[in-house]
Amino acid sequence: MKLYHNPMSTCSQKVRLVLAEKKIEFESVVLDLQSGAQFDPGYLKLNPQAVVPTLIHEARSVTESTLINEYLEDCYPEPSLLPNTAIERYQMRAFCKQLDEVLHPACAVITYAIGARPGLLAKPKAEVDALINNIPDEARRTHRAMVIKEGIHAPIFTTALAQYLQILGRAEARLAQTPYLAGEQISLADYGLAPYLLRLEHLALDTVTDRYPGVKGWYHRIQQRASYQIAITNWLPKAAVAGFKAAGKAVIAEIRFPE
Ligand SMILES: N[C@@H](CCC(=O)N[C@@H](CS)C(=O)NCC(=O)O)C(=O)O
Repeated sequence: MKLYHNPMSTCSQKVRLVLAEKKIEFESVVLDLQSGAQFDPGYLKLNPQAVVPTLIHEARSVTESTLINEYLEDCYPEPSLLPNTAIERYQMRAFCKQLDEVLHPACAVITYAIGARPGLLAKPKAEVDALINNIPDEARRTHRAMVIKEGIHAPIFTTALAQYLQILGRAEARLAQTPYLAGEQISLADYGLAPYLLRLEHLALDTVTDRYPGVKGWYHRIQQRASYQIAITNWLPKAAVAGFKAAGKAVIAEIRFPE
């Protein structure tokens, strides 16, 4: 089992959480995303989308964090991270779909508009242009260019922030019904969402979570688990976290949060 990943990447974090819960050992290959390691031709053969994570298992490449976690669940069913009933499993997958389709792209916009931008602006323009132009997905490429140029003033930033909060609102509604996102038991949906709470903290935007007390309490419970220490805390690079937080504090007064 080999994992190509990055310590700060939300999608890598959610896979590392599941690996830790299932106590699966893996060989770690960390890719430096700010220097473009994801565009290396050898890596592109494993993951043509040029993103992390990628899991290599039995000489095959498994990509897409939600699908990787389902794959791990299939290969290592104990302890089970699937809910017990068909309807709850549907709810888990429906929630993960929103994470992939809405929250993750919104998170990328917000992260690059705030946290990654100062470091990128310090690089030579040609290097940054190459990092943008190499992105295979057109929407992601366009959004990346917009937020590196305009930061939190890019119109896409406002949309992304609203989408981020909308998903937290949906999580809050679910957690008013059940202790975890898809029922009584913790599941892949919970491991999928947790890294996005951490990202808000890293960008010094976490006061916004005061609006979602159920989500805050749920996140606190996830942070208490041994897997969180192993999969998240132990990996975090102090300098990168400090850089993100400083960047967040520098712009927070200018951010207009949706009502
Ligand atoms: N849908 C993919 C998204 C993966 C993704 O966007 N990964 C980010 C880090 S969280 C990445 O590799 N970004 C590099 C880039 O955008 O250049 C998944 O769930 O695995």
